[in-house]
Amino acid sequence: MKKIHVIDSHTGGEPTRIVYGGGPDLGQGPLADRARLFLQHHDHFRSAVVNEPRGSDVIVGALLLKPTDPTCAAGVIFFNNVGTLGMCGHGTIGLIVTLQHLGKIQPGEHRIETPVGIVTAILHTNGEVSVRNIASRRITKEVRVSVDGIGEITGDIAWGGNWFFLVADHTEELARHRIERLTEVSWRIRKALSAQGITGTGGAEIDHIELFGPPADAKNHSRNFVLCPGKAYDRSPCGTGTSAKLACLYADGKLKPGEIWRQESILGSVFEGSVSIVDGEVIPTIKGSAFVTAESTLILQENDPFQWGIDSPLQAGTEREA
Ligand code: PYC
Repeated sequence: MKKIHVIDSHTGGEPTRIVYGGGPDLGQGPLADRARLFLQHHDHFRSAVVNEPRGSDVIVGALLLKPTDPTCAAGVIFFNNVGTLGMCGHGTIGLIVTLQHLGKIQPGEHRIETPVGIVTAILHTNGEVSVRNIASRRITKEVRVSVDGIGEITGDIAWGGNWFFLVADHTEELARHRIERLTEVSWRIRKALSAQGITGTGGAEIDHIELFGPPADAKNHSRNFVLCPGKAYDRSPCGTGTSAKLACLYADGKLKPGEIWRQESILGSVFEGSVSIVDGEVIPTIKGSAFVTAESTLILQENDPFQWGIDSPLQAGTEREA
């Protein structure tokens, strides 16, 4: 029997499951190398932690690791129902609150090593967390894509720690009762990007689709709907997606360094974002709150046919829709 120790939290409604014990040995190499090893050799572990029957499509997992850089409080590899993530904003907020819950950190500034670079998080005394993300950028403005059953739409391609296609040019109302429809529209956009060879830098797949519309609360600047790589929607405003948005706003001259942008999620939860410019690069900061929801031990029994999750690569016949 295998035991995995986890702490669950949510950030603006989006869950994070931090694995702090019982994870695979990935060595002491750079986080990007360890993330590759994790994907190549331990994908069944990923599936066991986040997929059904212990999890669900919406859970983002985070493997807590020893950092290579001793100035960092922790290293982390984020993962979801279908693979690993470069960075995760809501997950980093959840991680910081979890580290405090475990008694490992106090309010103040903490550096966290991720596969795509080091991010800095401030745990404020009121429990809020500000995450200073890696440099974010828009690589292409107003890309036209022809979407099956929808027609031609235009969006921007931007990096915020993951690749995003940001679409304001649509006719969809961003309301919670329309989540099924928004999921369908976003999935079609993602398939169209892939079919038409529209990618991020170096041919990277654009696996996050972000729709924008007016906020429900006039205190906020915008509402979004974010579809994640495994077809689950982000309940939070998405930290990396908000970073991508901030990079676009800055590039368009619509946001000055230090100005606050309040990004509302499809549930109405909010991240406060701003940018600073360092050596000509856009560095976004995202502020939000997370709450611990459970401390548990996951149990994997050898005779359980679904011990590695119903979508495990070790479980025959569970291939997902491509
Ligand atoms: O907050 O960056 C984020 C994120 C990515 C995927 C889900 N949440």
